[in-house]
Amino acid sequence: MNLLTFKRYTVTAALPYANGPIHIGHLAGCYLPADIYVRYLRSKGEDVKFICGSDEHGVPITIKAKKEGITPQQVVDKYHKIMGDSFKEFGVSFDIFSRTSSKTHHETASGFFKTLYDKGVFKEEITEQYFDEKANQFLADRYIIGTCPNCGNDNAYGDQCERCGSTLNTTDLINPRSTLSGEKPVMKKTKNWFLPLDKMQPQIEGYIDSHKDWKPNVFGQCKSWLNEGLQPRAMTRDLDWGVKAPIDGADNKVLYVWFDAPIGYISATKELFQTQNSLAKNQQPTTNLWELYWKDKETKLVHFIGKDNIVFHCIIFPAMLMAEGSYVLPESVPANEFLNLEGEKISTSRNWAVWLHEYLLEFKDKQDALRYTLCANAPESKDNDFTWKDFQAKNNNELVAILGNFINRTLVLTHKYYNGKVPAAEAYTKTDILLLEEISKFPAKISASIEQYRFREALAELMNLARAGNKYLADNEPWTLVKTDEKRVRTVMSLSLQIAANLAVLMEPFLPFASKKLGAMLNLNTDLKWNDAARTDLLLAGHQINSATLLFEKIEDDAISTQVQKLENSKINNQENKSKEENLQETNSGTPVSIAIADSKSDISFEEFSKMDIRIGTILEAERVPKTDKLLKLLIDTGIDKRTVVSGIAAYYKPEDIIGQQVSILVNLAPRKIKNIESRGMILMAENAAGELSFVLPDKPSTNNGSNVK
Ligand code: B3M
Ligand code: ZN
Repeated sequence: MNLLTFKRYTVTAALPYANGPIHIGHLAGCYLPADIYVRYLRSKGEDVKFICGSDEHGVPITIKAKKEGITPQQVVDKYHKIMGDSFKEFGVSFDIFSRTSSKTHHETASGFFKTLYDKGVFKEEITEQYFDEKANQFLADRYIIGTCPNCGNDNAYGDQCERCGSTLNTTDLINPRSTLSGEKPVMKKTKNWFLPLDKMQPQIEGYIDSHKDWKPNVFGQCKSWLNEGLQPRAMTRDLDWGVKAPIDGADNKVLYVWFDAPIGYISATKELFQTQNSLAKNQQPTTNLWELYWKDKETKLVHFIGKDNIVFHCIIFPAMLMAEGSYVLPESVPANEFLNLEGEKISTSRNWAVWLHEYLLEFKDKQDALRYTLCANAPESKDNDFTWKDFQAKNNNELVAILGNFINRTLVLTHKYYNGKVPAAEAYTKTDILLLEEISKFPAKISASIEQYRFREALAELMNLARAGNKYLADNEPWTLVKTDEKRVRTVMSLSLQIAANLAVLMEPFLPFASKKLGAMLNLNTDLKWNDAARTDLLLAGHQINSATLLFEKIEDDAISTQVQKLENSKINNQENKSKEENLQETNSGTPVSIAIADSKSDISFEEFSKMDIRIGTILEAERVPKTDKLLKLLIDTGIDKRTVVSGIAAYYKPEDIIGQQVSILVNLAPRKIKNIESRGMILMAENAAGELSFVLPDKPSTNNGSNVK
């Protein structure tokens, strides 16, 4: 934990690529936690700037443009607007949502590169890259497709096979072809400028090691990159869409998108002060104020990102900042894991997503219902799942039934008994005093969770305050008591109203819309800050509250089944597209490519077979192997010993679901190193015609670990 106290905060959220709209995976991954954090800091009275913008360079943009038959500029203009509007409506409270196509950004990124170049930081190197002679252009990874060496998929990309999930280099592809012309690309020499991460390793290692407080998923990923040894990385690319490389001899080159994008945070901060400056013309010039937010040692720089961006924010960007020399380094990089949708990976191309702009249309004024569900289910330490049923349950059983119900009862009774005037508390009982004490502790408790980026825990704590309020009403039953002990009712209602006021303040970061509504109903002072919620006198006797409306509304089954149906339709469309594609491939190549039942292999002797030592074992531990989509690292009790096995089953099983699972394991397979992990043995899996894997298992539970399979 860092003991320094900071004077100001620069909080960034990953710049989303402007090649598609925002979906719930983006929100849960970084925008929502970042927004909660920033709203909390503001409520604490901290000096904070919340920075974001769209990432408008890189190959994803040019590919999208080609697909839609429009220019890259048209693509980014379209999605910059859709993203910006939907963030705003969802209450993501950026101080600025800029874009990397802006003039300020091009100047800033280019200037930054030039500084490093002039300092002699870069290493010039000539390498061979694939080149499309027909299109007269070097090919980025995504512009090359070919046959996957691992699974035979004919349409694997130069950097990844989407069928088997393996990470590839362009040179791994069998029969590579250019997506621009369909031609076979040739190798051609090209010069590029590399950031010597290998030489900077000790410095970077020192930096990472000084941040053992980072979330285990983040720290762990950094360590595994460092353990593999950092490699120089090209910071220029042979493309024409991007920030032009500002040096001689680099005419057709642009800055690597991961060089320019994080500098986008800096450019956006500059722009923020430029606009503030032009708004307040008569005030003293604030031109260089942005520098305080990037260069002053007392600034805490925090990057909220998704887990696929960890290396760029924890290693490459800090290395760039170190090489430049005048910037502070990221103090924390709270990255989340991924959110799945109804048990499947969110996918833009398969339209398996809940799109924010559609949600906002279909669930009018229900931003907080989604904010609540996404925060309560945030994939903070492992991948998590969003389901529409759970969304409905969280809204109806928690927001409506707990928080909404408490507020409603309190406000309605106040109007009924006192015409909306806060009553004066009479004598407090012992339990009242205990409750008052408990209430005053909530801000600190919730703070502690938020400051450690545990937003789920923080939200659960907030709900506990509402629960305490409900319990207090239920225990005291003012509606019954009113007939016999009017005095006591005044105390009970006064105390309940204080809880309502504290809730209005504390729920602001999480549920800003409901907070505002509740604040208005309570006619609450709008200047209240986080720490005020430790007080129990936010509403004085005689204070007039406004009329009460429901804070949250129930979500009916119809609305949910419409959404489920929408996803079903995506599934049907995907299925149709897939069979069309397969038919197309069959006619193209003459041979079917879909996996059929495999041909039988040639005979072996019994002796050969009996060399295999196959046992029944049990999975004791399971975790994903970082930076792979396919692999799980398993700890297996084989009956003979406990050993580590790396298995390519991650696409079919979640780690948490297979702990305790029995398996068949080949124990005398020679050990192999997979991703730097020694794997001892192989789990036997049955593969069906669709390529899906399942465990091979004994059918009697009495088959204990170590049993021989023969
Ligand atoms: N646009 C990648 C992404 O959206 C990238 C983030 C940039 S942050 C500087 O996952
Ligand atoms: Zn493959």
